[in-house]
Amino acid sequence: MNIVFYSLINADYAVGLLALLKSLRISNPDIMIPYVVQSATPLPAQMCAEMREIYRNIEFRLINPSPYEHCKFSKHRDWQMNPAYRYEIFRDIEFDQIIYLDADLLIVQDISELISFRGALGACPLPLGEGMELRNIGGFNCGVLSIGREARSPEIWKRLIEVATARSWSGNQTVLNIVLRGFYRALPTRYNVSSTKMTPEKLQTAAIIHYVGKYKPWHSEQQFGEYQLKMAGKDMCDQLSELWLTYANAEI
Ligand SMILES: [Mn+2]
Repeated sequence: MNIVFYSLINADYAVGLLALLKSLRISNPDIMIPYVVQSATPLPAQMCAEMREIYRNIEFRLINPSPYEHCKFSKHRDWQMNPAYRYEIFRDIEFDQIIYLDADLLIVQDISELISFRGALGACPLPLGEGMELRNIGGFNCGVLSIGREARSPEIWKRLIEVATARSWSGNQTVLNIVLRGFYRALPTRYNVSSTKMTPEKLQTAAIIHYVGKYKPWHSEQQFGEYQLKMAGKDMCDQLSELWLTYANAEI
């Protein structure tokens, strides 16, 4: 069984991935499976060197962005990086199980149950009311995905591109939900706990924290949006900021 971590970033998200890698080393020091980092343009060499220092078994790959140029997204958010690049995972034929991780995550507890998941698609359920087009029907959050070979094929990749080009979507999550719904099996919710409605109880049991939304903890001007400040409260947002900084500044 060859299993791999996989992230897709640009230079901005590389800051997030550095903190994620540190959190992985600290919370799960025995995990050393390969980590593939993809980007559409070369990442700064210094950043790649820093990442390799934290996680030795890391490899950087460039993707060809041209198949994704016609995938359309609504203008509600400036994604900076084409969200359709995520579909590139579904062309992989090298690995048996791919654990895709967003760069805006922190791994804060043991994730052996996530590592040992085998199946076509493991993901955490979206709470009702969340997920833009999915808010009334539910679905899965795409920040953490465990993808087996069964859910990766030229046909599935083609279908993703077809759905993605058919109309403007809020992001890649809706398209992935439409195409992959039949493969989906729910992972325990503690493997992808959204920062939006974080509570002290959820924070205590979370294995992976997901800093969702337009603002990210590494942005200097604003780290959380108005909605999240209202939902989680200022104290919780401060606590989440501090936690992210603790990992980002940790010496490995
Ligand atoms: Mn995310």
